[in-house]
Amino acid sequence: MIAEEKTHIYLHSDLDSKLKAIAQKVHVGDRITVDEGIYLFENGTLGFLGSLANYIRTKKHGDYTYFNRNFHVEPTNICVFDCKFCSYSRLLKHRQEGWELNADDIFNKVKEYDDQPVTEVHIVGGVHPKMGLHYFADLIKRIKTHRPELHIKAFTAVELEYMCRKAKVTFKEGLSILKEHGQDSLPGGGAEIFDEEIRSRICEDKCTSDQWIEIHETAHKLGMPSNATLLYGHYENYTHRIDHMNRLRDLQDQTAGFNTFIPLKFRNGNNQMSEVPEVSVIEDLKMYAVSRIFLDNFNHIKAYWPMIGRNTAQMSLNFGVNDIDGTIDDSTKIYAMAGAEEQSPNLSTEQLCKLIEDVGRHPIERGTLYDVINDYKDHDWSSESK
Ligand code: V47
Ligand code: SF4
Repeated sequence: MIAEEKTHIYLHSDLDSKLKAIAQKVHVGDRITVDEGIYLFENGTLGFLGSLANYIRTKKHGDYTYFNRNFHVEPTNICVFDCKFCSYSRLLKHRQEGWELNADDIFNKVKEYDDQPVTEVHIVGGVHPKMGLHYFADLIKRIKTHRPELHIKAFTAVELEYMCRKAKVTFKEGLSILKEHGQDSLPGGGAEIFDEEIRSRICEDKCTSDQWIEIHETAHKLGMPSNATLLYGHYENYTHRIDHMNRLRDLQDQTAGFNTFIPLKFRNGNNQMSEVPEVSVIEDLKMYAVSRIFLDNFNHIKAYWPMIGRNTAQMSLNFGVNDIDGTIDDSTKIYAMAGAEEQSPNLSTEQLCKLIEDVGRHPIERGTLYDVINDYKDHDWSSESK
């Protein structure tokens, strides 16, 4: 239970009337408008945004900060698409530079965790022309049969749109097949930025914004929850970011199927947009704070530490973030290949908890759907094998 008296909004006396009105709305739990969202980005100081975002975070979650024990499997980095920001994929014609795991390889990667207390596998990769819907459905079934309690979060809307198109099935049919075979939820990738003009500059050939929304809507209606992302810090402006979050907020009003929102900072290493400078940490914290304020119907805001780095992830916990993803076990390459600080992302449960406690928050191990698995406040680590 969250103690109401612990939550405060600290306001400067020289705030303009629009910012005061926004603060008042946040205080009473009213939704802010699109124009107010843009105004916040343009005129809110970092301290003001942090104060509002932290107020909401504290009301919703107190000091609780969630993480999970997870690992990723990336079946391939061969991809039929050519997103300009992607440092990870290789076109089929350059397949010698890439990797293509076969079904046994993928299954064996899951089996490597048989004796570990992980609760989630996150399966995403490039869009390989030969790995289709039925191939992946069989694989999901094999994993589910082997380890039924392991939550399978798999395939971005980009992969799903291609799989369904190739298999000549509707999104509803394709998602139903995957669900029947054991897929539990969808990750949030592939959303990038919904504004059609900016989207066409950074990823013109993959699924459209409307298709991304339709796939998540269909999944939610079938009882498969999902996450949502936004790729920021490239050619987009604040209006585009708010438009993106507004489309998500509208869908969430209809389905309540999103678990968490994850802002993803564009990293410029080794890709076709390397000339675009990366934004500052200040901008990262503003992005987290405004998303916490704008997305009133999302329960959770996640800072994905392998991408943002552990120090910014720690700071983000004062700017609306209440989840820092999981232990990862060095099983994803997407961000390391784009030049992120975390070149071998891997944190033990103890390290993750200490990271959270070092900034005065309360570490909670969660399942994918935010069920509490372990409360690690003041945990005695000396009695654990690491
Ligand atoms: O859609 C690719 C992003 C996403 C770069 O749902 C880049 O729990 C920055 O969505 N710079 C895939 N970002 C990863 C993803 C994700 C990650 C962690 C957790 C969850 C979840 C989802 O990675 C892509 C794209 O937006 N991305 N390249 C880059 N150079
Ligand atoms: Fe392919 Fe995804 Fe990379 Fe785009 S972001 S090129 S869809 S792997």
